[in-house]
Amino acid sequence: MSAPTHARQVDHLIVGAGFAGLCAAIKLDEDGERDFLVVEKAGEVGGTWRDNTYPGAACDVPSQLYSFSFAPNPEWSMSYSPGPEIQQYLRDVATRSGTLDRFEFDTSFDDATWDDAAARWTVTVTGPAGPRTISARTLTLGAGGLSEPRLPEIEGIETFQGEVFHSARWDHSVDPAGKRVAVIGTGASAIQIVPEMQQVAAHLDVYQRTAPWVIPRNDRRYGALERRALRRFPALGRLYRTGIYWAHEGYVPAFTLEPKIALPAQKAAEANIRKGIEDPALRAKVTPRFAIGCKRILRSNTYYPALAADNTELVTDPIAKVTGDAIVTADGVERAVDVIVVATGFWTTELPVTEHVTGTAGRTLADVWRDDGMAAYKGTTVPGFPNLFMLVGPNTGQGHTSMVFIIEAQVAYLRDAVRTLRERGWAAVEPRRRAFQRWNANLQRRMQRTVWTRGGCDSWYLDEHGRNTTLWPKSTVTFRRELARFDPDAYDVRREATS
Ligand code: N01
Repeated sequence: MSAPTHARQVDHLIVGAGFAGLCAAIKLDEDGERDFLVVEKAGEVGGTWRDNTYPGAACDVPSQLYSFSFAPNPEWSMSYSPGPEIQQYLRDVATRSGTLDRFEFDTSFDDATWDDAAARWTVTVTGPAGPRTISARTLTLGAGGLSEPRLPEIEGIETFQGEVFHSARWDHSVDPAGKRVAVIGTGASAIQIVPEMQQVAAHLDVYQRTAPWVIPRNDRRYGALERRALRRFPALGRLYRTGIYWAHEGYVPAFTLEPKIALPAQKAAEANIRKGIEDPALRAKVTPRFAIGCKRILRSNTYYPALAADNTELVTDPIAKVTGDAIVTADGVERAVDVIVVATGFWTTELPVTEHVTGTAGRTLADVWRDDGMAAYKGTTVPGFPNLFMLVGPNTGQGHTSMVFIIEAQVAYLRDAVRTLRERGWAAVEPRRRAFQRWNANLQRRMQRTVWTRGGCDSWYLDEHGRNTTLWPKSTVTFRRELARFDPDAYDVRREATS
């Protein structure tokens, strides 16, 4: 059988141009691994920060920490960055890196199949000129853990005659000013959207299924003097970053195991409710009924005052259906609405991209994970999928600190794996099942003791069997140490291709 012809061969194919894909491209380039291609379905870099343009979009991780360690930014305007500033930061980093000539925008990743004889991935992508295949030695998925909007299955929502859109696909052609707006959901996205909508809407209904814990945001603007100092003395930025890092890291991993350590945060959240809301009935409705930390702890100074405003109603009866012009709750009450904002989160365990990656046994990642649960070795590699590296893979998520830190640790591992392949002349590496099982058994043992499992909530952290397959349960220092060097002993090695 003759080998398939490919429109192009590259050493490394990277999917996605958000924080993860961009970091991988920049660091591989730095190592002299120049033969790579980044495919991005959208028209520019940015990932989450390109897609989430909803009013009020901002990061709830401090700016100094939520940026690359190798690209500090003394220009942040706030201690918690507004979304558009992060997007601009990513554009600037990409431009400065000199790697954009190897990015293909408006190009979707369609599928990838491992070609065992060639020991390479055959990848199909569709760009402006149509579909084509690319053969790549390594495949890095940086498509994002929270990038596919999850729409709620609500009876009749497709018959709604007004405007309806997901928080991550904000329709800027719709002007909510003076309209009746409904926000479904009360997660991290919704609590940023609600205060903005309350300011402009004639009336706002917020549909809450589960009340979240919300602590004060403690945001502040960086003064001109401070920015000048940060520009002039880069060490000051590093000092901020290190200080903020340890302030987060110092106690949060412990608090997932020991509820008493979380009490000060709970007290701060309760005080936040009292400060923002006077009405005892409304206070009772927004008071969570699960242990703090079980779901992501949210930060806002404006959410509770927005709920308490005269033009807002917090609806806690479950949604029964949507009609042409209203949302009807289980108690039979019908609330007329013009614009519905669906802030119901993302696919986190049945990631669509996994349906399209086929490994050595002819099975897709989705098939494997459907049977065994979503899991990877070191959150990055999977048995049966040689030379596949997943950034923001299973059990790498963070509830309390910066994902950029995790991404940089995973990219360090990818770089060392690529270096090892090149130096030793190996064609492919694939994690051994035993190493993979040991890694995951250890993680899941620890998960049993955490607030995410025992805290009395049902969150997107857990899969349908109640297993936490999304978060990293130890300190991020440990994560970085585990991934500092590629560990060939945990891998089966293919020394050369057979074709
Ligand atoms: O989504 P979510 P998100 N009917 O899944 C409710 C990151 N992020 O987009 O709690 C009615 O957290 C659901 O209710 P319940 C961050 O990691 C970061 O807000 O399941 N309601 C919940 O209230 C975050 O965790 C920033 O009962 C329905 C909400 O919708 C992640 O993104 C900012 C429903 C979904 O909350 C996701 O946040 C924003 C239904 N059928 C986001 N289905 C930063 O600042 C779901 N809900 C870094």
